Amino acid sequence: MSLNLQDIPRVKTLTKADFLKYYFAPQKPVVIENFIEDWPAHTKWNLDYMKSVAGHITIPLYDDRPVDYKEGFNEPHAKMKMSDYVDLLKSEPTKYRIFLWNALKEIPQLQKDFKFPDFGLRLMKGIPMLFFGGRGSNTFMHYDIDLANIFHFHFEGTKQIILFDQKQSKYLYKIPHSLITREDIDFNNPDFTKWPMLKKAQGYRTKLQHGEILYMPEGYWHYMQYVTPGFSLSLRAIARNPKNFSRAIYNLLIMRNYDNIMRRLKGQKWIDWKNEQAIIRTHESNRTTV
Ligand SMILES: O=C(O)CCC(=O)C(=O)O
Ligand SMILES: [Fe+2]
Repeated sequence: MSLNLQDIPRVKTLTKADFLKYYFAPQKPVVIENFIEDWPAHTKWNLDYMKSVAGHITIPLYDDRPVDYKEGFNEPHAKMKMSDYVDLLKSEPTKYRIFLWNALKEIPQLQKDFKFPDFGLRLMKGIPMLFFGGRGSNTFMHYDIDLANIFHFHFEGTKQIILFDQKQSKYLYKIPHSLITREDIDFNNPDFTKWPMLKKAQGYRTKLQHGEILYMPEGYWHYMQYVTPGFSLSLRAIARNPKNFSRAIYNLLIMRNYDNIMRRLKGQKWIDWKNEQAIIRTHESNRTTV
C-alpha cells in the first residue's frame, strides 16, 4: 500500500491565459519544464556559483529535529558560512537545510539572473526566497503561513515533491495551531497501521529537475525531499480566495503569537498536547467513515 498520488501535469511552456484558465482558476498544480531557458540563472545557478557569490555570508540552517518548545516558531538550528555549507552539501548527505532565505537582500547581483514571470498574478517582489538541501534531506509536510500561490523554481539536481490540497487536511494528522502534520509520518513510506487516515488522502507527486517550475496553488500542503543536493527559488502571490486570505491574516496575527505564548507558558506539555490532538482530531473527524 502506498499513498494515493497522481503525477502533477507537465507542460513544456505555458502562456498567461492558459495558466489562468487551466491551473490558477481551478487551483490545480502544474510543472512547467522549459520556461526559464532564457534566464541567465538557467546556465549560471548551481552550488558552485552560489558559493562564489555568497561564500562569505553566514546563513541560518534547519535540520529535521522535532519542534522544541524552547525554540520560537521557525527558529534556525545552526549557523554556517555559505562556503562551508556548499562544501558540506557536496561531500556528504546532510540534514541541514536553508529555509526561507531572502538571499537577494544580501546578494543583490542575483537579481540580474532571473525575472519575475508574468502569469497574471501579482508577485511579491520583495521576498524571493531561497531553499537549499543536502542529499536525502526533507522539509516536513506543511503549508505556508500566508496560503500564497507559490512558483517554485528548482536548480541543480532532483527534488521529490508530494502535494495535497486543503480538502485533504482532515486525513493528514495536522497539528493544531500550526501548519505542519505529525513530524513522525514518513511521507515516502507511511505506516498505515499507525496513520490509517492517510489511506484516504488524494494528492500529487512529481520529481523536479533543474530549471523546472512547480506551481503550487493557494494553501497547498507540500513535502519536499532533496534526492540530490540542490536549491530552489520560491516566488509568491497573495491568496486571492477570500477564505484563504483571511486565514493568512489569522495565521500571521493570531495563530503564530498564540502558539509562541503557549510554548512559553506550558513548555513541552503544549507540544505533546498538540501532537496527541493531531491524532484525536483526525480520527474524530473521520469517525463516521472508519
Ligand atoms: O524546498 C524546500 O526546502 C521548501 C520549499 C517550501 O516550503 C516553499 O517553497 O514554500
Ligand atoms: Fe513552504
